[in-house]
Amino acid sequence: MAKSGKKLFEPHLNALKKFDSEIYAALVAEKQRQMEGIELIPSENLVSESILEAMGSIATNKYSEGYPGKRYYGGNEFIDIIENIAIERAKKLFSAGHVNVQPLSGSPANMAMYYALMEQGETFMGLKLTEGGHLTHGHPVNFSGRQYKCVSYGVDKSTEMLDYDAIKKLAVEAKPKLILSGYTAYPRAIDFKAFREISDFVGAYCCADIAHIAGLCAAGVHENPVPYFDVVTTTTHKTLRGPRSAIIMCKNAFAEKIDKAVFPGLQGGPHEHIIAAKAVAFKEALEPSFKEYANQIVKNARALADVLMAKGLRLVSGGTDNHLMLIDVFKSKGLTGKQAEHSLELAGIYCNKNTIPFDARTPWDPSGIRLGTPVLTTRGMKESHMKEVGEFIVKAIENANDSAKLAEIKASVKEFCKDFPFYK
Ligand code: DSN
Repeated sequence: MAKSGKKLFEPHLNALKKFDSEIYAALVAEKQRQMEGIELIPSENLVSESILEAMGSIATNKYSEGYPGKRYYGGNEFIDIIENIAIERAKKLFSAGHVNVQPLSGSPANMAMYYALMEQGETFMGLKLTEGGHLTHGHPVNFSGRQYKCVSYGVDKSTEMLDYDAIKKLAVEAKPKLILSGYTAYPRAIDFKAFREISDFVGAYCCADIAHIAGLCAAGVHENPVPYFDVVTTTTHKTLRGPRSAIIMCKNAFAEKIDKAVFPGLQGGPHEHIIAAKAVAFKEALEPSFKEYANQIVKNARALADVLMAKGLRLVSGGTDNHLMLIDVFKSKGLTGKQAEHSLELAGIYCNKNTIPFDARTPWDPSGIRLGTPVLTTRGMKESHMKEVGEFIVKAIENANDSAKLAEIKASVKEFCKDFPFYK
């Protein structure tokens, strides 16, 4: 991936600098924060300059409601080329029968999937938010839990991992129309074949939201459910390392339902500048180097997990198989997730507070934090660097109330990050 940020940032931000110095200054400061800190939020990544250029392109000027060849506006000759390329690349990347590249983000993608496959009030199953699921997987405060009846499954209390027999038993009782797998805070490999088997057993649609692990699935580092699941959604900005957006993949049999659900069911004009950027991201992910990248994400996560566990931190489920891990900071160090997130931020290390399975605390101030390695891997870090990253984390947690010490760590983090420049 090209790393000469100069070409992009200078001409691109020059007009902004002259016209809107406040937004310019905030963007420059944000770029500096991204470059000088250790970014461990597992749902974030750094996009290439090619992707940034596509996102900032004149494709944003165009209305193109409809689909390639069938638009409600004229002048879509070149937009059709862009959208068709994005579709073809995504199909190849995930071995998908059909792909809709128009969803604006993960939540609308999930909404369109449900809208295509269920009537209001019908039952589906998803993992509880507090045990690794997502708001759109049936939480009562979200449309998914309000418009449909969600029977949530959980993880096993002793292993903190999915128990497929228990999920099957629940599915037999609940008779869901749809079973959703794929999670936002589950550090272990998902047995997608087991979900297919359970869905077939109870006659449910077999669906997944692979937002977190999409890059790993595309690279063959995690089982890819797309070829044999009914419908699979994913965001494009996490391990897949594309622009902030989403796609829906499905078997050809569901193509019409999914396309109608996205437009005109839910959305208006697609964001073609972002679709262009998604096409670029898929091209990057089809390159052999992306397999190495995805492999390295997982190796780095394992290395970081080992360092943290060796230093006395309890990891939910005892480790990780993917790009993320959940640390029980409350049990390990007597700190709440909120305190840990704040102290780490003061040390230039970014993560997010997160519930852990069977958390006795609240989501606003839970027992855990969630860490992941996609960004550090994009910056070129390897297993050996995870030792240093782990040491910074533990030092910050152990000095959570010492602001001078945290400032000292932040200075060391900044020095450490200089070896891994990305946007110049
Ligand atoms: N908000 C995302 C995450 O951080 O996992 C999920 O959509």
